[in-house]
Amino acid sequence: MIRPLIAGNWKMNGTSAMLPVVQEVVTGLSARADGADCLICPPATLLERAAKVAQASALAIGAQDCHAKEAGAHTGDLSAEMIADAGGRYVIVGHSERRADHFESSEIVANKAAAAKRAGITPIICVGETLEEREAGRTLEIISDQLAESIPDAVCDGSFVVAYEPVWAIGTGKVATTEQVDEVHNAIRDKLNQRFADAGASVRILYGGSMKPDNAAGLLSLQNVNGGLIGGASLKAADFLAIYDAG
Ligand code: 3PY
Repeated sequence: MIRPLIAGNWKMNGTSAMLPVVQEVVTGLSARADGADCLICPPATLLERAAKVAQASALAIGAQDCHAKEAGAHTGDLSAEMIADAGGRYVIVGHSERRADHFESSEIVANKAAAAKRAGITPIICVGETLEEREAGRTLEIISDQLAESIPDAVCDGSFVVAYEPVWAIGTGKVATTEQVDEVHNAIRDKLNQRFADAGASVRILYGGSMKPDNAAGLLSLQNVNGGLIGGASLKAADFLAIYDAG
C-alpha cells in the first residue's frame, strides 16, 4: 500500500498570525497514530518560519511554486534551492491557478519539476481539465497530455507526486464524484505504469479540488487516491486534521 500524503495548499493566505495553525497541526499529529505523511505549503513569506515551527515533527513544509533556474535575474522568483534552504521539502508545480494566471505551459511545469529534483525536494505536479474540456468528453486526453508534458524524465525514479485537480472543482465548492475521481486516478496510474515501469506503481496521486472533512473519507478510500491536496480546508487545523483522520 502506498503511504498517503495529506497536503495543504494555503495559496495566497496567511500572515504570521497563521503560524499557530502550523503549531496546532504539529501538536495534533503528535497525538495521532502515524498513518500518513502530512504537509503544509504556506505562502513563501512564511516558509522558513513554518519550517522552524514544524522542525523535528511529523509535519513537512513546502512551497507553492519555484523557478526552473537555480539563480539569476528573475525578479520576484524563488529557486528550488532557496526553498530547500528555507526548510521546504516539497514544491507544488503547475497548479491550475499558476497555469492560468501566469500562463505556465506544461513544458515550464516540467522544467520546474526537474529543478525541484535537482534541489533535492519533491515536486507535486498538478494536472486537471477545465469544465469545457470535461463537457467535450476530453478529460482523459487532456490529463494524458498534461502528464506526458509536465513530468520530466529527471524524475523517472518516481521521486514526484501527481495531484489531479479538476479546474472546475477548485474554489467553486463543486467536488468531483467518486466515480469521476476513480476514473481519472485509474487512468493516471495506467499512464505512470506505462512510462515509469517499476516506479510508476509507487507514485502518490493526490486528489485536489474542494476536499473537505465531509467528503474526504469517500475520496481517500479509492484505490488510486493516495492523499489530498487541500485548499481552503487546510487553513483551519481542526478541518485539516479531520481530513488526515479520514484517510
Ligand atoms: C483547492 O482545493 O481549491 C485547491 O486548489 C488545492 O490545491
